[in-house]
Amino acid sequence: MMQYFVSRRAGRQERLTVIDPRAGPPKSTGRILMPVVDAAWEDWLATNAKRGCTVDSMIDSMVGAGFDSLSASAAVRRAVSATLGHPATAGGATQTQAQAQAGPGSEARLVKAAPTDYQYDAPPVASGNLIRAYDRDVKVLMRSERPQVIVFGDVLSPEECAELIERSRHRLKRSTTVNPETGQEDVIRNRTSEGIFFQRGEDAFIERIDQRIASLMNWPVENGEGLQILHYNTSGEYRPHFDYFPPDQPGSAVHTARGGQRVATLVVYLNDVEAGGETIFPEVGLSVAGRQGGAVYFRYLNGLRQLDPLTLHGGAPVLAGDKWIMTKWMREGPYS
Ligand code: PD2
Ligand code: ZN
Repeated sequence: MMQYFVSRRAGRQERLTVIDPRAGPPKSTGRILMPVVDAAWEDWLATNAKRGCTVDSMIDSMVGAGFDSLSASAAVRRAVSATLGHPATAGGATQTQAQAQAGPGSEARLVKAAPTDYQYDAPPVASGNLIRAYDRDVKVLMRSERPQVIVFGDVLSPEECAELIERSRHRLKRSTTVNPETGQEDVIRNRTSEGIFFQRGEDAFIERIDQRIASLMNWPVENGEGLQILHYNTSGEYRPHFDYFPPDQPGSAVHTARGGQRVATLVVYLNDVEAGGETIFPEVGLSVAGRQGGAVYFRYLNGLRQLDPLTLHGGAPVLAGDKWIMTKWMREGPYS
């Protein structure tokens, strides 16, 4: 039977023995390797502080990547004061309303400011526990309203997962990330995976999967980007990011020129990961440990064309074994 582990973390994970997830398993020196706040992490911290991410969510992400909570907390606080010019507060990166009202030196309880005025309209995905998606019955295992996240079981059969892996294994290339300034695809350490794209409907097998996914997401098949297969080795990760193209970044226009903004994502799990590799939503403390053939859906563009910042998400470091996923991104309009 397919199983999912879905958790909302109430507090920060404490990991006292840490192993650098980007450096591979430690050699038998008996020493504990600690991750280093290097230039890539400094960039990541500055970008997310500017974006208004909460202090807790940034600390969570760093702890998830193997930092101890004290170093993570210190690095986040340093980055917030350097980037925003004022000290970080417990709940958020900006001064809270309670603090502002209470004035300096008072003992007011810190409250988290409302992170978004995003309007949650009804997602297109069908209601119910079982959805007939083109040629297959797909199970609904979990739904979250804010952000809109749905966990599915049995989207693909084990044979389909195996076939997708075998077709991809010898064609993988190091994954890239969109450069926010230029729109070019850069290889950077935020994303330590390798992948390939299948053209939409490139043969009968891919066409059937494209049709099934479009039916499940209830969005036109023509609006879908080609299926992407991603492979992570042990220690591979994809640090928290948005799948939409931030409208305020000059590099986004190149991407939205074709098909418009991205609307929603479906990540399908092609294998069972031995340890780690969960899909995480650090703003809301949600973690999805996928099982073979299952998937997580999330939607970030509503009918008012607002973008939901609570869909910040990442692929947690793979702690043992490897991880294969398939991603489908849907656009506002036809994508060709
Ligand atoms: O590997 C994942 O779980 C993951 C997480 C977040 C993949 C993506 N995003 C992606 O391909 O955009
Ligand atoms: Zn993503």
